[in-house]
Amino acid sequence: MSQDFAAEVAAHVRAGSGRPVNASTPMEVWQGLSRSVIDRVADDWNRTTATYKAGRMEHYLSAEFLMGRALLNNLSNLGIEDDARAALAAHGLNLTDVLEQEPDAALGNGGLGRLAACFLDSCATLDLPVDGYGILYRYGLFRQVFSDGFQIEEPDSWMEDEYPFIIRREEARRVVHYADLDVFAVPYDMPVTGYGTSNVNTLRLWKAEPIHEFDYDAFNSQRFTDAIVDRERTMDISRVLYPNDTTYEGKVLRVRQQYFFCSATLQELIDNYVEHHGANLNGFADFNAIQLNDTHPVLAIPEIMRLLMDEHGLGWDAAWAVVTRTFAYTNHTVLAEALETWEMSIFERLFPRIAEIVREIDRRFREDMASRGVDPETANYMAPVADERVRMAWIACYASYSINGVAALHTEIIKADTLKPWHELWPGKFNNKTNGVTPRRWLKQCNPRLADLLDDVTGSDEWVRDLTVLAQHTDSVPENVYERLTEIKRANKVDFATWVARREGVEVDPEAIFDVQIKRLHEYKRQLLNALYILDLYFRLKEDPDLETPKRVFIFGAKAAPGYVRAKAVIKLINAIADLVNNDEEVNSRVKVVFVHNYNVSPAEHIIPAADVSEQISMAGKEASGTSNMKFMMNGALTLGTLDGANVEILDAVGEDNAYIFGATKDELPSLRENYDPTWYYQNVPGLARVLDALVDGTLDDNGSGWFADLRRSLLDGGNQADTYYVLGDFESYRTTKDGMAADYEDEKGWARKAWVNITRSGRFSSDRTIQDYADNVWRVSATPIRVE
Ligand code: F58
Repeated sequence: MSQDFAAEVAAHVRAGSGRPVNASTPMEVWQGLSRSVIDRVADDWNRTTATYKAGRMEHYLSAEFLMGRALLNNLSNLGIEDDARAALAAHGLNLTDVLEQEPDAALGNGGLGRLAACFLDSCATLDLPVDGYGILYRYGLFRQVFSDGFQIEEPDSWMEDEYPFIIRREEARRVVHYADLDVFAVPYDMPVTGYGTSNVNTLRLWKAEPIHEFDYDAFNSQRFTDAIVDRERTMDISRVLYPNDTTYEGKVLRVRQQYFFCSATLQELIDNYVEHHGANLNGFADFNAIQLNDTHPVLAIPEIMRLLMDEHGLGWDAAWAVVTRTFAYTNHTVLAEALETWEMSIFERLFPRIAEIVREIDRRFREDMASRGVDPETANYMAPVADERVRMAWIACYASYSINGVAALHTEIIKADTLKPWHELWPGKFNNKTNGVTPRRWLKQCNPRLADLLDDVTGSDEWVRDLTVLAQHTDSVPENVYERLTEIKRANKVDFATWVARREGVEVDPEAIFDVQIKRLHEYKRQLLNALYILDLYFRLKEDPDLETPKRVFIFGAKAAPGYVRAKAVIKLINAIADLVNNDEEVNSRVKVVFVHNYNVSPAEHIIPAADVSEQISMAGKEASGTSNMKFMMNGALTLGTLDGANVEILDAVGEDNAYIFGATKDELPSLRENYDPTWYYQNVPGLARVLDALVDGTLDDNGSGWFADLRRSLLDGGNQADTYYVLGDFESYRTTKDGMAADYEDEKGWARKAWVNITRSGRFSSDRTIQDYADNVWRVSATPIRVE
C-alpha cells in the first residue's frame, strides 16, 4: 500500500514538473501529492455524486466558504498521512515543509464562512447527502501586512499556481442573464472527504466567464480596450470576495455576485430534479432543501419563482408552495448594520423580472398580513419592500419554513428582538442550532500530540467521529494524564515559539501564559479592552517591579475591514503597545505582545493548540455564537469571557470552576447603560486614567494619524452614548478576573485538570452534533453511505 502510494506520488510529481521528485520544487511536490489524493478519491467521489443525485438532498448556499488548506485534511481523512510522510521521506523531503507550501483557500471573511467549511466536513463524515454552492473568487480575503504597525491590504491570488483540489466542469456550465449582460457560470468542484467513510461530498463554486471571448470587430479596428471591456465586466463578477464582516455594503457588484451564484445553482437543481424525478416540479421540495447562509443567497427565492413560473409553467401559488417548503434561513448576527437591504432601482436595472417578482411577493405579503389582522404599521415594518428598498432578511423570514439562530442566547435574542414580529406570527418556524466546529481539523490534525493522548485514554480513535465519548473520561483518568497534558501543551508552545519567531520576528518564552485573541477586528469584540488591560499591566509592572504575576504572552490575530477606520486604529494601537512593551528591558522578560499578521485558517492551526487562555470578551448580547471559543476549548485552553454567544453553553458544559467569566450580562446592560457615565470610570477606576491618557500623552505613537485620540474620544465623549460597547464599564471586572486567572496558572496540576475538563466536555461543540440536528429536524435527510465495490 505505502509502496504503491509512493510510486503514485512520484508519478504525479514527475508529470507536473517534468523532473524527478528530488529535483522538483517543494511547490511541485505539493501539487503532485495533491494530485495523488484526487486520484485516490475520484471513483468514490463520482459514485457519491451519482448516489446522492437520485435521492433527497440538502444544498448549503453560501457566498463564503473559508476552507483553508486541503491537503493534510484529505490525507488524514483518507488515513494515508503516514504513507505520504514515508513517500516523501524516501526522497529526503519532509511532509510538514511540503504542507506549508499550500495557500489557504480564504473564500470567506470569518465566522460565517468558516462555519460553512466545518459543516461540509461534518456532512461528509456523517454520509449526508449535502452539497455546498458558492462563488470561486479569483481573489480571496485580502492579505494583511503591517507597515509601521498600520494594516495594509494586498490581493490574495490564491489560485495563481495550479490548485489540484478544484476541478473545472466545463460541461455543466450555465448562462446567467442580467438586463445588461449575459455570462457563463462555470462550475469548479472541490471534493469534500470525511473521516472514516468512503463518501466524498462536493463543494461547487461558480466562476463567471464571458460568453464571447472578446469583440473581434473592435480588436480588428484597433480598439483594443473596447474589445475586452465586456470580458472584464464579466470577470469582475467573481473576481473578489467582499472583505466586510458584520457590516453590509450596498455595492451593485455585490448584488450581481449574489444573483450570479443563486441563479446558476437553481438552474442546476431544477434540471437535476427534472432528470431524476420528472417534469412535475410541484414535488421539488420533496427532494431538495436549501439552507440560506444568512441573507447573501436570499435572491434564490425570487429566482426560483422566476424559473418555476417563466421556464417551467407553474402558477404563482404552486411556485410559492414549492418555495415555502424548500428554504431554511440561518441568521448569524444581531448587529443592525448587517441587515442587508437593496435599492429597488438596482434590482430594476439588473434584473427587472426579479424586481417584479419581489414586488409581487411584497403585495401578497401585505394582503396576507391584512387577512391575518396584523396592524398596518407592523405589516409595513415587516414588508419585503418599503421605501423602495428590498429587505433581504424579511424575504427570508417570510419564505422559509425554518429560521434559526446559532447559539441558545442568540436564538432567544432574535426571537425577542431582531426578528420579533416574525416570531410572534410564526413561533413554530424558529429553532436554535448552536454552532460547532470539526474535531478533525481543529483537534486531530492541528494537535497530533493531544490526539495521541486521546487515543490512549479512550482506547481508540472513535472520538474523531463521536467527540461526545470523551465525556466518559472527564473524572476517571490516571494521574499521569495531567502530566502528559502539561507536557503536550508545553511542546505545542515550543513549536509555536519557533513558528512565530520565524514569521513575526518576536521571541516568546514557552513558560509564559499564552493568552490569545484571534478573530475579526470589530468594536463589539472588544480587542480594545484586552489592549487596555495589557497597557495597565505594563504600567503596574513599571511602577512595582516586584509585582507578583506569571510571565505572559499576549497573542493577537485580526483583520479589519479596509474601510473600518476605528478597527484599523485598534490594530495600530496593539502594534504600538507591542513596540513599547517588547522593547522595554524592564518588562519584556515578563510580558510580550505579538500581533500575528495575516491571520487566517492555517495560522489558527498553529496558534490554537498552543493557547492557554481563550479571550472571548465581546459585549454581552453581540456575538451571535463565536466558534474559536469551541476550538480553544477542544485544545485545552480556558475561556476568559463574557456571558455571550456560545460562551454561555461552554460555561454550562465545564462548570464555573473551569472557565473565567466576567462583565455585565445582556440583561443587566440596558439599565447599566441608562445612567452610564464613562468619565466616572475614568476618574474612579484605579489605573484607567493612566492607560487612557497614554493614548494621547506621547507614550504611544500613532504616527500623526490622530487615531489614538479618536479611540480615546470614542470611549469618553458623548455622555451615556459614548463607549458603545461598554469597554470602560467592564474594565475592572475584566482585570480582576484576568489577574485571578493568571494567579491560578501557577498551580500546574490544577490548571491541567481544568484544561482536561474543557477538552473532554467539548463533545457538544463538534459540528457533527450541529449537523445531525439540522439533518434530522430541518433538512430531513439521512445518512446515505455509498456502496463500495
Ligand atoms: C458570525 N457572523 C458571527 N458574518 O459574528 C459569529 O458570532 C458566529 O459564530 C459566526 O457568524 C457563525 O455563525 C459572520 O461571520 C455575518 O454575520 C454577516 C455580516 C454581513 C451580513 C450577513 C451576515
